[in-house]
Amino acid sequence: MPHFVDPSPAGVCIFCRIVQGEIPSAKVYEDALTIAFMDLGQVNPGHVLVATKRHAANIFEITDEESAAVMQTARKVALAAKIAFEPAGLTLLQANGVEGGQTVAHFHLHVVPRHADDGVSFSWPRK
Ligand code: DGP
Repeated sequence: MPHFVDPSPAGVCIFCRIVQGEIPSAKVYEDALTIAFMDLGQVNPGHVLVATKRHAANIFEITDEESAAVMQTARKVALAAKIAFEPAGLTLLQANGVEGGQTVAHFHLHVVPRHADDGVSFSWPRK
């Protein structure tokens, strides 16, 4: 398959179904362009995904406006996580394409609270 061809277009995409409310999620924030919800596989407590509402597979398919909106939402999530989880650090991670470690082909940014010696490993794709 050529690189960066979207294998799960809108309609069959799991994050589109979360945006539409068709499958449940622990949503922590949304606005016109973005949604933030808890990652199903929490690498640390408070691990949130910030996704575009519109289906876009990867960084090449988002608009400049969506790019800015995702980072603004990530900052809101980070500020909330700072209060709720009192992390010592925060890791932001964003994967594109299978070879880049992306497992859900709908643009999203991971926001992960970090603590000293938390044992979280960021080999990507995750083992
Ligand atoms: P990535 O591997 O970077 O594409 O991240 C995809 C993340 O999506 C992964 O950490 C697990 C998460 N995930 C997959 N399916 C679901 C789901 O149905 N609900 C939620 N909340 N997260 C999901």
